[in-house]
Parts: sequence; C-alpha cells; structure tokens
Amino acid sequence: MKIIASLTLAAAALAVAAPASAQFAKPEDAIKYRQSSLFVMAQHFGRVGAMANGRVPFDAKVAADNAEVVANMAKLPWAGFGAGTDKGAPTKAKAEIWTEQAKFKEASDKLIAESTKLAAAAKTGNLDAVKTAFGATAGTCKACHDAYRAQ
Ligand code: ASC
Repeated sequence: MKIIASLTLAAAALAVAAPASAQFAKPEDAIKYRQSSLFVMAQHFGRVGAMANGRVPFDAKVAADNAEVVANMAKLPWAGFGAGTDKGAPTKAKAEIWTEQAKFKEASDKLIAESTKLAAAAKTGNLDAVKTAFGATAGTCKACHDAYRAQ
C-alpha cells in the first residue's frame, strides 16, 4: 500500500513538472488539440472579421464577446506543439516549428498580444478601433501561417 502511494505521488509530481506537451497521452491527441483550438478560434475571429469588413452590421456586444473568445483561445494551441508532435496525425505543421522554437514562440506571442488588444478594442464599442486591431491580429495569423504552415 505504501509503495503504491509513493508511486502515485511520484507520478503526480512528474506530471506537474513535465512540459505542457506531456498533458497529451499521444502525439495524435496533441495534434487534434492544437487543430481544434485553432479551428474554434478561427470561427470566432471570423465573426469579428465579418463586422470589421462590413459584411455584417456591426454589433458591439457580439464583436466584444467573440473577440474575447479569440483572445482566450489564442493562448491554447501552443501546448499542442510539444516535442515529438511533428507527426502522428495529418498535419500541415512545418519542421521549422521545432527547429526554430524561439521564433515560433515569438510568433505565437504576437497573436496573443494582438488578440488581447482586439478584445480591448471591441470592448470600447468603437468600430474603427476594431477594424485596426482586427487587421493587426490577422497579420499575426498570416505571418505564422506563411512561415510555419505547409500549403
Ligand atoms: C482568419 C483565419 C485565419 C486568419 C488568416 C489571416 O479568419 O481563419 O487563419 O484569419 O487568414 O490572414
């Protein structure tokens, strides 16, 4: 009983100390996780974009709610790019993600920063501010896709 208890404790300690990627049972789960979180983020980003681009009438509350989801979702995908998750399921992730980790992190940090500004802009209810912040955020999506996502 004592041995089992200490083994359980040791496993728990290891789980806490291990990198974020270790939260996934297998590479396929990490890939699914990052793709799903990026997909959910894109749905909400698209709703803000439709208003920023004048395709649907601006509704400040809808913009603010969706932008807030984007800002929160923007923090999630990166844990799914841990070591050993370059394969395991169909993925467009380029090898450079793992060979240029500092640059990849810089790119993901830019999305987090710009989407946080977008959420703040949307809260003010000012469409022009939303347009500007939407453009800046979309720019961070594109820059990362150009560098790190295969066609
Ligand atoms: C979106 C979406 C992206 C980005 C990107 C910006 O709405 O799904 O991946 O914007 O197209 O250039």
